[in-house]
Formats: sequence, C-alpha cells, structure tokens
Amino acid sequence: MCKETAVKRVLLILALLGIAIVTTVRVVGQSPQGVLPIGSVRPSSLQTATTSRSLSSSRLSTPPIIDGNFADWPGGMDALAVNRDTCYAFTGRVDSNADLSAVVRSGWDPDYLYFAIQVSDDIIVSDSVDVWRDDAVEIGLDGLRDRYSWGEDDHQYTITADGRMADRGIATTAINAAVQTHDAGYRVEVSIPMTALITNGTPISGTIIGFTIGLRDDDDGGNWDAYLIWEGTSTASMPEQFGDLILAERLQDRIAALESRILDLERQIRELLTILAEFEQLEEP
Ligand SMILES: [Ca+2]
Ligand SMILES: [Ca+2]
Ligand SMILES: [Ca+2]
Ligand SMILES: [Ca+2]
Repeated sequence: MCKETAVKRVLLILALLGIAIVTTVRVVGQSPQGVLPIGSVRPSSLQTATTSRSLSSSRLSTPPIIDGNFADWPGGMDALAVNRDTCYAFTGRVDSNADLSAVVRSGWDPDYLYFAIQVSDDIIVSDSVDVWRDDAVEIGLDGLRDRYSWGEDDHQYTITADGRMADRGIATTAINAAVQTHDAGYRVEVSIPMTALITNGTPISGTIIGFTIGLRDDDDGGNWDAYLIWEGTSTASMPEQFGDLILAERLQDRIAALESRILDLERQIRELLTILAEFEQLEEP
C-alpha cells in the first residue's frame, strides 16, 4: 500500500469513527424530555396541563399481528374500562356490562398506533348497511390534539363486529383491523398509521393524542339500541371534550431501541470499511 493511500485510509477511518461517536452521543443523549430529534413533535403535555381522563399507550418493541388474537400483546399494560358506569355519554338501554362494555388497551411505535379492544356483547348483530346501526366500536382521534375536529389528523374510525372499517361512516382501507368473536362478545385489533394522526412530525414518548371510545349495541336488528361514549358527547366532533391518549415508553424498551440503532450503525461502518479495502486493492500495482 502506498503512503498516500495509507494516510487517506487513516483519515477516512477517523472520519467514520467521528461520525459514529457523534451519532451515538446524539442517540444516547435523546432523553424523553431532552433535545428532540428533528421532526419530532413537542409533547403536548409540555405545552398545556390537562385535567382530562387518560389512557397510557405503551411503546411496543414488536408490532402485534393484526388478527384479533391478543396473545401477542405484552402484559401489565394500562387498561381502560368502558361501560355504563365509566362513560360520560350514555344513550339507550344497557342492562349490564355483559350487554355492552369493553376493555381497551393501546400500543404504539413510530409507524403505527395500535388498539386491542375486548368487547362484551351478549347478542352480536351485523344486519345494516350503515356501520353505526350495528354492533361496533368507534375510536375518536384528534391526532394533533389541537381541539379542532376537521383536520387531516382527525378521524372517527368505526370497526363493526363483522370486521367492516369506516372513517366518519365511510368505508376505509386506510387502517388495518381484524375481529374475532368470543363466548361473550368480540375482540377488535387495529393498527392506524401514525401519518394519519401526527401530520407534522414523529411521535415520541410523551406525545398526547386526543382520544375517545364509543360502543354501539344492536341486539334486535335494524337500528342501534344503545350507545356509550367514554369521554365527550361525540366520537366524530367536539374533540375539546375528548380524553388523552398518552404515548409512553418504558426505559428498558428505549434502551433496547437505542442499542438496535447503534448495532445498525456499526454494521454500516463495517460495510464502508469493506468497500474501502476493495477500493485499495484496485490501486495496488
Ligand atoms: Ca394479534
Ligand atoms: Ca343493525
Ligand atoms: Ca385535530
Ligand atoms: Ca349487540
């Protein structure tokens, strides 16, 4: 190897190591409340205090398979009980929690928001063209939590007991949902692209999304019989009445994610060094 090539190689390796160290320091230095990555959304919780009821959404290191089976969801997650005693709005007749209620859990990663909704409904009916006239769950979301309901970040997703999906009552394929019935009702598993909610950046731990859940009950065909809304009086508008969905992240999950990024960086450096070695061989006499 000639002296000039050796010097070039040393300089390149030093440059790569410098990039690696700076990147690693930047990655490790990104505490949840620290310097935000470019394009991140400043957590709403840091902008305004809230007195709304909330559900904590857990950072998932492995995305769940959207199949209506919740075995792939981790234990120990925050769970929201939606029933006639916990709901702000209550219309029609609900005889018991077995007649209509749900337990809601949520997870997230940078690409998707996930829900696992276990619905109790003793008579499942799917006989109407309109999704709101059948057994269904409604997820009201104000993605930017700007209390404005008609932006690109705002959605009322409906998933019926027979698996139909709608946004504001109109059939949609923008989300992925799967439904399985069980002895006492049905399970809804759904993934929603973050780009449909956080339209101005990337979600991070601490981001808050405006959120409510509605449950429709039809037990005798035709129109719906009962309707519960967890927080607020509508799942499609008046997001100022919604509760909060707080994107949270456990420390061990964040460390695992950072380690994965550092390993990826190391792999890229090795690839570059291999390319450099091949280039040097071309220069040998
Ligand atoms: Ca699943
Ligand atoms: Ca019906
Ligand atoms: Ca909004
Ligand atoms: Ca029903």
